[in-house]
Amino acid sequence: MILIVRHRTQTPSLPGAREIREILKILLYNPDNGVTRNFMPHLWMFLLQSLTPTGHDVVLIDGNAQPMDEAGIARYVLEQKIDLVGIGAMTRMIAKAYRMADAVRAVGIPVVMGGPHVTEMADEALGRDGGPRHADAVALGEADDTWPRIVEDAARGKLRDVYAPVDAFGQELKPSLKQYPVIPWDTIDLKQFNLVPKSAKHWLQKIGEGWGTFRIVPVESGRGCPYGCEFCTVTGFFGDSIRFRTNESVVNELLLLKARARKERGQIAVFFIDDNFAINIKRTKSLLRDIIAAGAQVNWVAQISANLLRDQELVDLIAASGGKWVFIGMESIDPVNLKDVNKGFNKPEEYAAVLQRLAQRNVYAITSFIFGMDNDTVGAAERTLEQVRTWPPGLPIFGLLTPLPGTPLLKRLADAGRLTRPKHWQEFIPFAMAHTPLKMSIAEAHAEVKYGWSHAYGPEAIAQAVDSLADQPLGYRINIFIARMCFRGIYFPMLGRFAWWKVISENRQTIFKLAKQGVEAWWDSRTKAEPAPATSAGD
Ligand code: B12
Ligand code: SF4
Repeated sequence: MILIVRHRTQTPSLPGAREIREILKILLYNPDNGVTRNFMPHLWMFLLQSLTPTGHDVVLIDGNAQPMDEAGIARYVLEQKIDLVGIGAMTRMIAKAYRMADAVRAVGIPVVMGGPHVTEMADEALGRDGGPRHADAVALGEADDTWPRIVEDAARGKLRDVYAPVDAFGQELKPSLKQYPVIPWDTIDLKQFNLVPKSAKHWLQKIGEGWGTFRIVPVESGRGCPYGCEFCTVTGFFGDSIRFRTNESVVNELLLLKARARKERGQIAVFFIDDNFAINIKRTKSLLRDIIAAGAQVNWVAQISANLLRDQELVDLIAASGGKWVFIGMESIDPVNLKDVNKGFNKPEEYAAVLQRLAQRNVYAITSFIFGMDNDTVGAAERTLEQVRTWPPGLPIFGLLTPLPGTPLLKRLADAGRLTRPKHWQEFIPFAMAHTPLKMSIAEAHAEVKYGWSHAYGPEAIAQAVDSLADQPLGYRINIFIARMCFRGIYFPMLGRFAWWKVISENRQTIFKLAKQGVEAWWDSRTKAEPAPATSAGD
């Protein structure tokens, strides 16, 4: 094993310690999802970077923004003299994560893995289940408190296999979030996360307040969700005790982001990644009021369950504080399905009213649906789309019921012998079932998802969504058009230039229409701004 020793220093975090440690150069890496470029970086990297004991050097690579293969990462870690690699991944990226970890370990550099998948499948990552070992160490659960320890152990060359967030008595410890670190958004290198193409940056900087950069940044205001939906890992992972950052800490983070965008003549939007941003309505309202009072409004997106959006005042505050899109896990329009997956608190009969309430305040919804549930039959996608077409325009997304490690769903299906690919993540296939639904075949479930995406994101559906906002300012129509183009990429691979040209060509009529309206609006604003010609007294 190659050990790269560079600098040596006293350990500052251990008062009085005489131990010698290395100063590490650490790479935090998140694998690409293999389908599309992510619109947003992953928060864990920035958080762990901020929690790294001082003195160490941390670099971040998000594979979605900087694609890399196994040979590429091996070369990179050697060239950059990286001493420790931290890899985080969801289940769907875990096979790639393991391959990248193997490549790093093969050149003698230790790998620590963390995140929701390895928390549930630590033995798999450590090669204790009969398979190959991929990680030198695994961080279980929330690593806010264990990460500094991991780094110090690695610096002393004494990495342990497993790091669990527990107290001296073995009781699980959850970070309270009251002492949340300041993520230095004003200085972090965010070049890889700019969504504005390099070629357009220069002239876009000059438009209005500036569009030279556009970034969607993840911010968390709290963790935990008590609802325990059967397919979801969140209640198991973050627990049912909900913890919040202070309003002040969130507001300061928004102000920092806003200042950065202003400085570089760009735009910033925030994704509040809390699983249920309004889980405690009173606290959410107080946060939104503080955001407004501090002038910290940025355009934001958040996940909020439909039942919490009954509150008019909350919806008013969402709009006033910069909320533009709300992600709603509708899952199904069938109450039987919802009850089956322990999500009976979703009431399909109120979906339309919830969406209208949002749209009246110019807030639109990303509505997420799952097919392949036990009460689904052929035609589920069209039945869902029939409803969607009657709602204000939004961004419907469609997935398949997937038994993820650590979920009650996985256990139920395994106990019933219904899993067809028990370790589906080891050979990840996008949009593929791992069990047979009760009332249709796997192939039929796949066809439902395809139908949903093709019909919600075909040129006609996109044109209809744009036209339905005809009474709104042009910006809203452009916004929904661009958002639909991007969301289309969740299902239809959009990685190459050719894929983009094809979709632009398919939607050329809508593009021409929007361009024409843009020119007309520009011309109107110019002619209205010009002073009326002077008339002679005799006229
Ligand atoms: C934001 C988000 C997304 C974003 C993308 C991710 C991004 N760019 O941030 C979007 C909206 C695109 C998304 C999509 C999906 N998501 Co998502 N997403 C989340 C969400 C809400 C927040 C993630 C986050 O930042 N959390 C906060 C950070 C601080 O927590 P964390 O990432 O877990 O990190 C902590 C620890 O895990 C650990 N850690 C993490 N990585 C590492 C690495 C090392 C080295 C170490 C030491 C520690 C460590 O330390 C961190 C601090 O404590 C989570 C739920 C949640 N609350 O986490 C779901 C979640 C991650 N998503 C999930 C899923 C299933 C999906 C989808 C597959 C859904 C679907 N059916 O389409 C898609 C696929 C994405 C894709 N194509 O790439 C699951 C993953 C479960 C699993 N076992 O993989 C989660 C947990 C939600 C759930 N319902 O169960 N998602
Ligand atoms: S409401 Fe959302 S985050 Fe909470 S358990 Fe259900 S799916 Fe998971």
